[in-house]
Amino acid sequence: MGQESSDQVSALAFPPGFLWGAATSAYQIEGAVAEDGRGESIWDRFCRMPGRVAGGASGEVACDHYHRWPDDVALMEELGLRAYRFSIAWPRIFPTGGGRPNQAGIDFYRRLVAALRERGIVPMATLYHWDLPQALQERGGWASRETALRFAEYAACLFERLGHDVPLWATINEPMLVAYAGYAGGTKAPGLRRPRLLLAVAHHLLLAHGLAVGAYRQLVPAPSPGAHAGIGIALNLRPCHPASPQPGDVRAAATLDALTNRLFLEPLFRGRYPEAALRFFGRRTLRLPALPGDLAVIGAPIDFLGLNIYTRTLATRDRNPLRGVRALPGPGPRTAMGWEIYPPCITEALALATEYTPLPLYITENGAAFADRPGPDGAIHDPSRIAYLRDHLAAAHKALAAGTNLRGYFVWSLLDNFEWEDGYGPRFGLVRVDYATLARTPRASASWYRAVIARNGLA
Ligand code: IFM
Repeated sequence: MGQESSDQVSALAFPPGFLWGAATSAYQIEGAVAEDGRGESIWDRFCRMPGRVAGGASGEVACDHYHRWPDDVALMEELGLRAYRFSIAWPRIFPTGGGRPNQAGIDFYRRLVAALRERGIVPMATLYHWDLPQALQERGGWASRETALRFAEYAACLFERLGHDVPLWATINEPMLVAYAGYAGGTKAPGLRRPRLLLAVAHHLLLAHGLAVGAYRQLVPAPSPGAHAGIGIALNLRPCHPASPQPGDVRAAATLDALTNRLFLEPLFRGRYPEAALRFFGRRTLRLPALPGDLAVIGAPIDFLGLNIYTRTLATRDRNPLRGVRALPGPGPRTAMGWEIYPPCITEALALATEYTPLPLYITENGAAFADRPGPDGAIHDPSRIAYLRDHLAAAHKALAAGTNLRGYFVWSLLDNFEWEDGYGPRFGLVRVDYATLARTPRASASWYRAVIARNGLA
Protein backbone atom coordinates (compact mmCIF):
# COMPACT_ATOMS: atom_id res chain seq x y z
CA MET A 1 0.00 0.00 0.00
CA GLY A 2 1.20 3.53 -0.78
CA GLN A 3 2.70 5.81 1.86
CA GLU A 4 0.86 9.12 2.34
CA SER A 5 1.96 11.91 4.60
CA SER A 6 -0.47 12.74 7.36
CA ASP A 7 -0.10 16.48 6.85
CA GLN A 8 -1.36 16.46 3.29
CA VAL A 9 -4.14 18.99 2.88
CA SER A 10 -7.33 17.43 1.61
CA ALA A 11 -10.21 18.98 -0.25
CA LEU A 12 -12.73 17.57 2.20
CA ALA A 13 -10.92 17.69 5.52
CA PHE A 14 -12.52 16.00 8.51
CA PRO A 15 -12.19 17.44 12.02
CA PRO A 16 -8.99 16.69 13.94
CA GLY A 17 -9.35 13.52 15.98
CA PHE A 18 -12.11 12.11 13.74
CA LEU A 19 -12.20 8.37 14.45
CA TRP A 20 -11.65 6.25 11.34
CA GLY A 21 -12.41 2.58 11.73
CA ALA A 22 -13.76 -0.64 10.29
CA ALA A 23 -16.30 -3.04 11.77
CA THR A 24 -17.05 -6.75 12.01
CA SER A 25 -19.18 -9.01 14.21
CA ALA A 26 -18.40 -12.21 16.07
CA TYR A 27 -20.58 -14.77 14.29
CA GLN A 28 -19.71 -13.33 10.89
CA ILE A 29 -15.94 -13.76 11.24
CA GLU A 30 -14.84 -15.86 14.22
CA GLY A 31 -15.67 -19.48 13.33
CA ALA A 32 -14.52 -21.91 16.08
CA VAL A 33 -18.13 -22.32 17.16
CA ALA A 34 -17.42 -25.31 19.38
CA GLU A 35 -14.10 -24.21 20.87
CA ASP A 36 -13.08 -23.24 24.38
CA GLY A 37 -16.49 -23.86 25.85
CA ARG A 38 -18.56 -21.66 23.52
CA GLY A 39 -22.25 -22.53 23.72
CA GLU A 40 -24.70 -22.87 20.85
CA SER A 41 -26.13 -19.64 19.44
CA ILE A 42 -29.39 -19.09 17.59
CA TRP A 43 -27.37 -18.66 14.40
CA ASP A 44 -25.74 -22.10 14.76
CA ARG A 45 -29.26 -23.52 15.04
CA PHE A 46 -30.76 -21.38 12.26
CA CYS A 47 -27.99 -22.34 9.82
CA ARG A 48 -28.88 -26.01 10.30
CA MET A 49 -32.52 -25.40 9.28
CA PRO A 50 -32.84 -26.55 5.67
CA GLY A 51 -33.25 -23.79 3.13
CA ARG A 52 -32.74 -20.87 5.51
CA VAL A 53 -29.21 -19.82 4.49
CA ALA A 54 -27.92 -19.58 0.92
CA GLY A 55 -25.80 -22.58 -0.01
CA GLY A 56 -26.47 -24.19 3.39
CA ALA A 57 -23.63 -22.02 4.76
CA SER A 58 -22.90 -21.33 8.40
CA GLY A 59 -20.43 -19.44 10.58
CA GLU A 60 -18.71 -22.66 11.64
CA VAL A 61 -15.41 -21.56 10.07
CA ALA A 62 -16.26 -18.11 8.68
CA CYS A 63 -12.94 -16.17 8.44
CA ASP A 64 -11.38 -18.25 11.22
CA HIS A 65 -10.68 -15.00 13.01
CA TYR A 66 -10.75 -16.86 16.34
CA HIS A 67 -7.38 -18.33 15.37
CA ARG A 68 -6.11 -15.70 12.94
CA TRP A 69 -6.87 -12.60 15.00
CA PRO A 70 -3.17 -11.63 15.39
CA ASP A 71 -2.87 -11.46 11.58
CA ASP A 72 -6.11 -9.53 11.38
CA VAL A 73 -4.92 -6.99 13.93
CA ALA A 74 -1.69 -6.65 11.92
CA LEU A 75 -3.83 -5.99 8.83
CA MET A 76 -5.71 -3.26 10.71
CA GLU A 77 -2.42 -1.64 11.58
CA GLU A 78 -1.30 -1.82 7.95
CA LEU A 79 -4.52 -0.12 6.94
CA GLY A 80 -3.85 2.65 9.43
CA LEU A 81 -7.15 2.07 11.25
CA ARG A 82 -7.61 4.28 14.28
CA ALA A 83 -10.49 2.18 15.63
CA TYR A 84 -11.96 -1.29 15.30
CA ARG A 85 -15.55 -2.21 16.07
CA PHE A 86 -16.09 -5.89 16.85
CA SER A 87 -18.75 -7.78 18.75
CA ILE A 88 -18.51 -10.14 21.68
CA ALA A 89 -20.20 -13.53 21.30
CA TRP A 90 -22.54 -13.90 24.26
CA PRO A 91 -22.36 -17.73 24.02
CA ARG A 92 -18.58 -17.58 24.48
CA ILE A 93 -19.04 -15.73 27.78
CA PHE A 94 -22.20 -17.46 29.03
CA PRO A 95 -22.58 -20.67 27.00
CA THR A 96 -26.15 -21.17 28.24
CA GLY A 97 -27.00 -17.51 28.67
CA GLY A 98 -26.34 -17.20 32.41
CA GLY A 99 -24.66 -18.81 35.41
CA ARG A 100 -20.86 -18.76 35.67
CA PRO A 101 -18.87 -16.93 32.99
CA ASN A 102 -16.56 -18.93 30.76
CA GLN A 103 -13.03 -17.66 31.41
CA ALA A 104 -11.67 -18.91 28.06
CA GLY A 105 -14.21 -16.76 26.23
CA ILE A 106 -13.33 -13.68 28.25
CA ASP A 107 -9.61 -14.30 27.69
CA PHE A 108 -10.07 -14.37 23.93
CA TYR A 109 -11.48 -10.83 23.92
CA ARG A 110 -8.97 -9.67 26.54
CA ARG A 111 -6.11 -10.71 24.24
CA LEU A 112 -7.74 -9.07 21.23
CA VAL A 113 -8.32 -5.80 23.10
CA ALA A 114 -4.74 -5.77 24.45
CA ALA A 115 -3.33 -6.27 20.93
CA LEU A 116 -5.49 -3.43 19.57
CA ARG A 117 -4.42 -1.07 22.32
CA GLU A 118 -0.76 -1.93 21.83
CA ARG A 119 -1.11 -0.69 18.26
CA GLY A 120 -3.05 2.41 19.22
CA ILE A 121 -6.30 1.12 17.70
CA VAL A 122 -9.34 2.18 19.73
CA PRO A 123 -11.60 -0.82 20.45
CA MET A 124 -15.37 -0.43 20.21
CA ALA A 125 -17.13 -3.55 21.51
CA THR A 126 -20.72 -4.40 20.63
CA LEU A 127 -22.39 -6.61 23.21
CA TYR A 128 -25.12 -8.06 21.02
CA HIS A 129 -24.70 -8.54 17.30
CA TRP A 130 -27.43 -11.18 16.93
CA ASP A 131 -25.85 -14.35 18.36
CA LEU A 132 -28.17 -15.07 21.28
CA PRO A 133 -27.37 -18.21 23.31
CA GLN A 134 -29.78 -20.89 22.04
CA ALA A 135 -30.65 -21.79 25.64
CA LEU A 136 -32.25 -18.37 26.06
CA GLN A 137 -34.15 -18.74 22.81
CA GLU A 138 -35.67 -21.88 24.23
CA ARG A 139 -37.07 -19.77 27.04
CA GLY A 140 -38.63 -17.30 24.59
CA GLY A 141 -35.65 -15.31 23.33
CA TRP A 142 -36.29 -11.58 23.03
CA ALA A 143 -40.03 -12.14 23.32
CA SER A 144 -39.34 -12.86 26.98
CA ARG A 145 -38.43 -10.22 29.55
CA GLU A 146 -35.99 -12.68 31.12
CA THR A 147 -33.60 -12.27 28.17
CA ALA A 148 -33.25 -8.55 28.96
CA LEU A 149 -32.37 -9.40 32.57
CA ARG A 150 -29.78 -12.00 31.51
CA PHE A 151 -28.33 -9.46 29.05
CA ALA A 152 -27.79 -6.99 31.89
CA GLU A 153 -25.81 -9.65 33.81
CA TYR A 154 -23.76 -10.52 30.73
CA ALA A 155 -23.04 -6.82 30.13
CA ALA A 156 -22.06 -6.25 33.78
CA CYS A 157 -19.69 -9.23 33.65
CA LEU A 158 -17.88 -7.65 30.67
CA PHE A 159 -17.85 -4.14 32.11
CA GLU A 160 -16.18 -5.55 35.24
CA ARG A 161 -13.53 -7.40 33.26
CA LEU A 162 -12.97 -5.21 30.19
CA GLY A 163 -14.59 -1.91 31.13
CA HIS A 164 -11.27 -0.19 31.77
CA ASP A 165 -9.66 -1.36 28.53
CA VAL A 166 -12.50 -0.86 26.08
CA PRO A 167 -13.38 2.81 25.80
CA LEU A 168 -16.43 2.49 23.53
CA TRP A 169 -19.35 0.10 24.08
CA ALA A 170 -22.41 -0.43 21.91
CA THR A 171 -25.18 -2.41 23.59
CA ILE A 172 -27.36 -3.79 20.79
CA ASN A 173 -26.73 -3.82 17.06
CA GLU A 174 -29.73 -2.95 14.88
CA PRO A 175 -32.64 -3.85 17.17
CA MET A 176 -34.99 -3.13 14.27
CA LEU A 177 -33.62 -6.04 12.24
CA VAL A 178 -33.59 -8.37 15.23
CA ALA A 179 -37.30 -7.72 15.72
CA TYR A 180 -38.56 -7.62 12.13
CA ALA A 181 -36.27 -10.13 10.40
CA GLY A 182 -35.86 -12.46 13.38
CA TYR A 183 -39.41 -12.63 14.73
CA ALA A 184 -41.75 -11.45 11.94
CA GLY A 185 -40.15 -12.08 8.53
CA GLY A 186 -38.24 -15.12 9.75
CA THR A 187 -35.30 -14.41 7.43
CA LYS A 188 -32.81 -14.15 10.28
CA ALA A 189 -32.33 -16.25 13.41
CA PRO A 190 -34.33 -17.38 15.26
CA GLY A 191 -36.36 -17.46 12.04
CA LEU A 192 -39.80 -17.01 13.58
CA ARG A 193 -42.75 -15.83 11.53
CA ARG A 194 -44.74 -14.47 14.41
CA PRO A 195 -45.35 -10.76 13.81
CA ARG A 196 -47.49 -10.67 16.94
CA LEU A 197 -44.26 -10.80 18.95
CA LEU A 198 -42.81 -7.66 17.32
CA LEU A 199 -43.61 -5.11 19.96
CA ALA A 200 -42.53 -7.35 22.84
CA VAL A 201 -39.23 -8.10 21.11
CA ALA A 202 -38.53 -4.44 20.38
CA HIS A 203 -39.38 -3.49 23.95
CA HIS A 204 -37.19 -6.16 25.53
CA LEU A 205 -34.23 -5.26 23.30
CA LEU A 206 -34.55 -1.63 24.39
CA LEU A 207 -34.99 -2.66 28.01
CA ALA A 208 -31.84 -4.80 27.75
CA HIS A 209 -30.00 -1.78 26.38
CA GLY A 210 -31.21 0.45 29.23
CA LEU A 211 -30.35 -2.09 31.92
CA ALA A 212 -26.85 -2.47 30.47
CA VAL A 213 -26.39 1.30 30.50
CA GLY A 214 -27.36 1.27 34.19
CA ALA A 215 -24.77 -1.45 34.90
CA TYR A 216 -22.13 0.50 32.98
CA ARG A 217 -22.71 3.62 35.10
CA GLN A 218 -22.14 1.58 38.25
CA LEU A 219 -19.06 -0.27 37.07
CA VAL A 220 -17.10 2.00 34.75
CA PRO A 221 -15.77 5.48 35.60
CA ALA A 222 -17.46 8.31 33.72
CA PRO A 223 -15.73 9.05 30.38
CA SER A 224 -13.91 12.37 30.14
CA PRO A 225 -15.80 14.92 28.04
CA GLY A 226 -14.72 14.99 24.42
CA ALA A 227 -12.96 11.60 24.54
CA HIS A 228 -13.98 8.76 22.25
CA ALA A 229 -15.48 6.91 25.20
CA GLY A 230 -18.72 5.79 26.77
CA ILE A 231 -21.73 3.67 25.99
CA GLY A 232 -24.34 3.85 23.25
CA ILE A 233 -26.41 1.72 20.88
CA ALA A 234 -26.10 1.04 17.12
CA LEU A 235 -29.39 1.76 15.31
CA ASN A 236 -29.84 1.15 11.61
CA LEU A 237 -31.65 4.19 10.30
CA ARG A 238 -33.15 4.13 6.84
CA PRO A 239 -34.64 7.38 5.62
CA CYS A 240 -38.15 6.60 4.29
CA HIS A 241 -39.48 8.41 1.24
CA PRO A 242 -42.92 8.09 -0.36
CA ALA A 243 -42.80 5.99 -3.54
CA SER A 244 -45.04 8.63 -5.20
CA PRO A 245 -46.59 11.96 -4.24
CA GLN A 246 -49.96 10.18 -3.72
CA PRO A 247 -51.32 10.91 -0.21
CA GLY A 248 -51.49 7.15 0.49
CA ASP A 249 -47.77 6.79 -0.17
CA VAL A 250 -46.91 9.92 1.81
CA ARG A 251 -48.79 8.44 4.79
CA ALA A 252 -47.10 5.07 4.19
CA ALA A 253 -43.65 6.73 4.38
CA ALA A 254 -44.52 8.38 7.71
CA THR A 255 -45.81 5.06 9.05
CA LEU A 256 -42.76 3.12 7.88
CA ASP A 257 -40.50 5.75 9.44
CA ALA A 258 -42.38 5.38 12.74
CA LEU A 259 -42.26 1.56 12.62
CA THR A 260 -38.59 1.24 11.76
CA ASN A 261 -36.65 4.36 12.83
CA ARG A 262 -38.70 6.21 15.43
CA LEU A 263 -39.84 3.05 17.21
CA PHE A 264 -36.30 3.00 18.64
CA LEU A 265 -35.30 6.68 18.65
CA GLU A 266 -38.39 7.88 20.49
CA PRO A 267 -38.17 5.66 23.60
CA LEU A 268 -34.40 6.16 23.78
CA PHE A 269 -34.58 9.95 23.69
CA ARG A 270 -38.14 11.01 24.48
CA GLY A 271 -39.32 8.43 26.98
CA ARG A 272 -42.24 7.20 24.86
CA TYR A 273 -43.09 5.07 21.84
CA PRO A 274 -44.21 6.94 18.71
CA GLU A 275 -47.99 7.37 18.58
CA ALA A 276 -48.13 6.33 14.90
CA ALA A 277 -46.40 3.02 15.67
CA LEU A 278 -48.59 2.32 18.69
CA ARG A 279 -51.72 3.06 16.61
CA PHE A 280 -50.47 0.76 13.84
CA PHE A 281 -49.73 -2.10 16.24
CA GLY A 282 -52.84 -1.38 18.33
CA ARG A 283 -55.09 -1.84 15.29
CA ARG A 284 -53.50 -5.27 14.92
CA THR A 285 -54.09 -5.85 18.65
CA LEU A 286 -50.40 -6.05 19.54
CA ARG A 287 -49.74 -5.04 23.13
CA LEU A 288 -46.68 -3.40 24.61
CA PRO A 289 -45.48 -5.48 27.60
CA ALA A 290 -44.05 -2.43 29.38
CA LEU A 291 -43.98 -2.37 33.18
CA PRO A 292 -43.99 0.89 35.13
CA GLY A 293 -40.48 2.34 35.09
CA ASP A 294 -39.35 0.57 31.89
CA LEU A 295 -39.34 3.71 29.79
CA ALA A 296 -37.16 5.49 32.34
CA VAL A 297 -34.69 2.58 32.19
CA ILE A 298 -34.68 2.66 28.37
CA GLY A 299 -34.13 6.42 28.35
CA ALA A 300 -31.09 6.28 30.67
CA PRO A 301 -28.64 8.89 29.33
CA ILE A 302 -26.08 7.46 26.92
CA ASP A 303 -22.79 8.93 25.70
CA PHE A 304 -23.12 8.53 21.94
CA LEU A 305 -25.45 7.21 19.29
CA GLY A 306 -24.16 4.72 16.71
CA LEU A 307 -25.79 4.69 13.27
CA ASN A 308 -25.59 1.97 10.66
CA ILE A 309 -26.50 3.66 7.40
CA TYR A 310 -26.56 1.98 4.00
CA THR A 311 -29.49 3.18 1.89
CA ARG A 312 -33.00 4.62 1.94
CA THR A 313 -36.42 2.98 1.51
CA LEU A 314 -39.37 3.96 -0.59
CA ALA A 315 -42.75 3.37 1.02
CA THR A 316 -46.05 2.58 -0.57
CA ARG A 317 -49.49 1.76 0.72
CA ASP A 318 -50.20 -1.97 0.88
CA ARG A 319 -53.85 -2.79 0.35
CA ASN A 320 -53.45 -5.86 2.52
CA PRO A 321 -54.73 -4.38 5.82
CA LEU A 322 -52.54 -6.71 7.85
CA ARG A 323 -49.46 -5.15 6.35
CA GLY A 324 -50.65 -1.61 5.57
CA VAL A 325 -47.28 -0.46 4.23
CA ARG A 326 -44.69 -1.92 1.92
CA ALA A 327 -41.02 -1.00 1.54
CA LEU A 328 -39.59 -0.82 -1.97
CA PRO A 329 -36.00 -0.26 -3.10
CA GLY A 330 -35.34 3.08 -4.79
CA PRO A 331 -34.82 3.39 -8.56
CA GLY A 332 -31.07 4.19 -8.51
CA PRO A 333 -28.15 1.84 -9.17
CA ARG A 334 -27.80 -0.97 -6.64
CA THR A 335 -25.14 -2.87 -4.75
CA ALA A 336 -24.86 -6.66 -4.81
CA MET A 337 -27.37 -6.72 -1.92
CA GLY A 338 -29.93 -5.06 -4.19
CA TRP A 339 -29.76 -1.92 -2.03
CA GLU A 340 -30.07 1.39 -3.83
CA ILE A 341 -26.90 3.50 -3.84
CA TYR A 342 -28.19 6.76 -2.43
CA PRO A 343 -25.43 8.78 -0.68
CA PRO A 344 -27.84 11.40 0.77
CA CYS A 345 -29.03 8.58 3.08
CA ILE A 346 -26.07 9.68 5.23
CA THR A 347 -27.10 13.33 5.59
CA GLU A 348 -30.76 12.37 6.01
CA ALA A 349 -30.12 9.72 8.67
CA LEU A 350 -27.75 12.03 10.55
CA ALA A 351 -30.41 14.77 10.42
CA LEU A 352 -33.01 12.36 11.77
CA ALA A 353 -30.73 11.40 14.66
CA THR A 354 -29.97 15.06 15.33
CA GLU A 355 -33.72 15.73 15.65
CA TYR A 356 -33.55 13.52 18.73
CA THR A 357 -30.19 14.18 20.31
CA PRO A 358 -27.21 16.55 20.35
CA LEU A 359 -24.98 13.62 21.46
CA PRO A 360 -21.83 12.60 19.58
CA LEU A 361 -22.76 10.41 16.62
CA TYR A 362 -20.67 7.65 15.09
CA ILE A 363 -21.46 6.01 11.76
CA THR A 364 -20.89 2.53 13.16
CA GLU A 365 -21.46 0.87 9.76
CA ASN A 366 -21.46 1.97 6.15
CA GLY A 367 -20.22 0.05 3.15
CA ALA A 368 -21.24 -2.02 0.17
CA ALA A 369 -21.05 -5.49 -1.32
CA PHE A 370 -19.95 -5.76 -4.93
CA ALA A 371 -18.85 -8.72 -6.97
CA ASP A 372 -15.16 -8.56 -7.85
CA ARG A 373 -12.36 -11.01 -8.48
CA PRO A 374 -8.60 -10.81 -8.26
CA GLY A 375 -7.07 -9.82 -11.60
CA PRO A 376 -4.30 -11.82 -13.32
CA ASP A 377 -1.73 -9.94 -11.18
CA GLY A 378 -3.59 -10.95 -8.00
CA ALA A 379 -4.68 -7.34 -7.32
CA ILE A 380 -8.34 -6.69 -6.62
CA HIS A 381 -9.68 -3.55 -8.18
CA ASP A 382 -12.99 -2.50 -6.67
CA PRO A 383 -13.79 0.92 -8.12
CA SER A 384 -17.49 0.56 -7.27
CA ARG A 385 -16.73 0.12 -3.56
CA ILE A 386 -14.32 3.07 -3.63
CA ALA A 387 -16.95 5.23 -5.33
CA TYR A 388 -19.59 4.14 -2.80
CA LEU A 389 -17.36 4.92 0.18
CA ARG A 390 -16.16 8.21 -1.30
CA ASP A 391 -19.68 9.46 -2.06
CA HIS A 392 -21.02 8.45 1.36
CA LEU A 393 -18.05 10.05 3.10
CA ALA A 394 -18.58 13.20 1.07
CA ALA A 395 -22.17 13.22 2.36
CA ALA A 396 -20.85 12.78 5.92
CA HIS A 397 -18.54 15.74 5.34
CA LYS A 398 -21.50 17.81 4.17
CA ALA A 399 -23.34 16.95 7.39
CA LEU A 400 -20.26 17.92 9.41
CA ALA A 401 -20.03 21.23 7.59
CA ALA A 402 -23.67 21.84 8.54
CA GLY A 403 -22.78 21.35 12.21
CA THR A 404 -23.63 17.66 12.80
CA ASN A 405 -21.88 16.23 15.84
CA LEU A 406 -20.33 13.32 13.92
CA ARG A 407 -17.23 11.92 15.62
CA GLY A 408 -16.26 8.84 13.65
CA TYR A 409 -16.94 6.46 10.78
CA PHE A 410 -16.57 2.68 10.52
CA VAL A 411 -16.52 0.88 7.18
CA TRP A 412 -18.55 -2.31 7.05
CA SER A 413 -16.57 -4.42 6.81
CA LEU A 414 -12.90 -5.03 7.51
CA LEU A 415 -13.14 -8.51 5.94
CA ASP A 416 -15.49 -10.36 3.61
CA ASN A 417 -17.58 -12.46 5.96
CA PHE A 418 -20.68 -14.56 6.60
CA GLU A 419 -23.52 -12.34 5.39
CA TRP A 420 -26.28 -14.03 7.41
CA GLU A 421 -29.04 -15.59 5.30
CA ASP A 422 -27.08 -14.70 2.15
CA GLY A 423 -24.19 -16.91 3.22
CA TYR A 424 -20.81 -16.14 1.69
CA GLY A 425 -22.17 -14.59 -1.55
CA PRO A 426 -22.08 -10.84 -0.83
CA ARG A 427 -18.61 -9.46 -0.15
CA PHE A 428 -18.39 -6.28 1.91
CA GLY A 429 -14.71 -6.40 2.86
CA LEU A 430 -11.96 -3.87 2.39
CA VAL A 431 -10.01 -7.11 2.52
CA ARG A 432 -10.97 -10.09 0.37
CA VAL A 433 -11.10 -13.49 2.05
CA ASP A 434 -10.53 -16.59 -0.05
CA TYR A 435 -12.86 -19.00 1.71
CA ALA A 436 -10.96 -22.05 0.44
CA THR A 437 -7.58 -21.00 1.86
CA LEU A 438 -8.75 -18.24 4.23
CA ALA A 439 -6.02 -16.03 2.75
CA ARG A 440 -6.64 -12.31 3.15
CA THR A 441 -5.92 -9.88 0.28
CA PRO A 442 -6.52 -6.16 0.73
CA ARG A 443 -8.55 -4.72 -2.14
CA ALA A 444 -7.77 -1.40 -3.84
CA SER A 445 -10.41 0.10 -1.53
CA ALA A 446 -8.21 -0.80 1.46
CA SER A 447 -5.31 1.30 0.06
CA TRP A 448 -7.76 4.05 -0.78
CA TYR A 449 -9.18 4.04 2.76
CA ARG A 450 -5.69 4.01 4.21
CA ALA A 451 -4.97 7.21 2.26
CA VAL A 452 -8.23 8.80 3.46
CA ILE A 453 -7.28 8.06 7.06
CA ALA A 454 -3.72 9.31 6.59
CA ARG A 455 -4.89 12.64 5.18
CA ASN A 456 -7.92 12.78 7.49
CA GLY A 457 -10.24 13.42 4.60
CA LEU A 458 -11.06 13.02 0.94
CA ALA A 459 -8.73 14.24 -1.77
O1 IFM B 1 -23.53 -7.74 7.69
C1 IFM B 1 -24.47 -6.85 8.21
C2 IFM B 1 -24.18 -6.53 9.66
O2 IFM B 1 -24.12 -7.68 10.43
C3 IFM B 1 -25.27 -5.64 10.21
N1 IFM B 1 -25.48 -4.49 9.37
C4 IFM B 1 -25.62 -4.69 7.96
C5 IFM B 1 -24.48 -5.56 7.43
C6 IFM B 1 -24.66 -5.79 5.92
O3 IFM B 1 -25.85 -6.46 5.68
